[in-house]
Amino acid sequence: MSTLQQQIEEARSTALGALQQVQDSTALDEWNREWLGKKGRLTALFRGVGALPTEERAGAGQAINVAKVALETAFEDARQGISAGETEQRLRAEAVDITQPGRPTHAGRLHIITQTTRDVLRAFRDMGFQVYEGPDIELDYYNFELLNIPPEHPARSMQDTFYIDDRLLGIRPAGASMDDLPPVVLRTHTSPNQIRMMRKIAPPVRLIVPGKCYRSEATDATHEAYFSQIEGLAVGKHITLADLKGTLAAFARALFGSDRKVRFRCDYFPYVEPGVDLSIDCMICGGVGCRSCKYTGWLEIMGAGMIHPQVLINGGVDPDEYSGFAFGMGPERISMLRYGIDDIRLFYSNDLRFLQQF
Ligand code: FA5
Repeated sequence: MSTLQQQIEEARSTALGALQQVQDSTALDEWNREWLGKKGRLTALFRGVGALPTEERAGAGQAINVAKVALETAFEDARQGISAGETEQRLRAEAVDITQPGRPTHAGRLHIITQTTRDVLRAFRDMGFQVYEGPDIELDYYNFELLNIPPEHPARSMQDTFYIDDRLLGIRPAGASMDDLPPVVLRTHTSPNQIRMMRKIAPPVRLIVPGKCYRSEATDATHEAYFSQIEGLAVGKHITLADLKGTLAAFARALFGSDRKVRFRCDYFPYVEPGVDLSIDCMICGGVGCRSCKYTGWLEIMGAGMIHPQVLINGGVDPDEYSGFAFGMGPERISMLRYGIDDIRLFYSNDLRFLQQF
């Protein structure tokens, strides 16, 4: 046997021995390159064939080929074995234990103020009111002037206002001074919708208008700078204060239960005459007096009144022919009453432990 043939035999058994140590596909590729690759050790042996005496060449070439086929076959077997093992390992790692309990999903929910607002809207819808909306960014003209609150009117100090620099809105012509355009505000109440709606829809109307309001005031247990209101408006022929009282008492009992005590007292708002406020007996303390009702036993839930004739005129409605009532309430205060919450600031502090209770 020539030295080359001995080398071939050795190479073959070394290679097969090494292949048995191979455990994964990376090592297998490495082995393949080392033995069967273009620069591999078996290929190197082929080169030695040329140096042999002619009569030995054919035999040596054949022997290398036999060895090559043997290594290729062994390689193929190893490849299949390793790949099956790796697939099995991967599948095992990916396996899902279907007997495990599912992960809980956190379903979203309506914010408590949204829930209360919808309950209020439903109560009025049941009495034939239609729902509309108006803008949060409002002209001073609608928020105050058309509601009988001219500049310098003392009633302006009833509500501390966030004014908007209307240069930010991009509506002021270049070079115009602050006096050239009416000021723009974040609405302090939903009452500008009285005017907007009267101008838009001819009477008879029964409308309910929810929305956010903004007041530049210090917050406390019953006051927020950002809160909600729901405005109501009924305009038609022969509407009287009795209609206002009947409608609002029916609403209060629909929302809070038929045994609710309701109190109307005179109040002043420049856009109604007469004006009233409506209170309900405090459910938190049972009327004894607590922080929420400021120790009065009553919690005021809305302002209301018969629409002032000048406001009807401003809305394009003839006061000789029509009359109407309007009211405005706060869903935060109503929610406090319904759920016995003693601090309004909880609604928007976004503590999930609080919000998830509703
Ligand atoms: C008004 O805003 C009148 N526009 C209501 C009205 C409408 C009167 C139509 C007559 C006719 P008042 O400022 O009282 O009134 O606010 C009405 C309700 O909004 C209050 O009862 C309260 O529930 C809510 N509210 C007012 N200010 C705040 C505040 N800072 N934080 C939370 N709720 C508030």
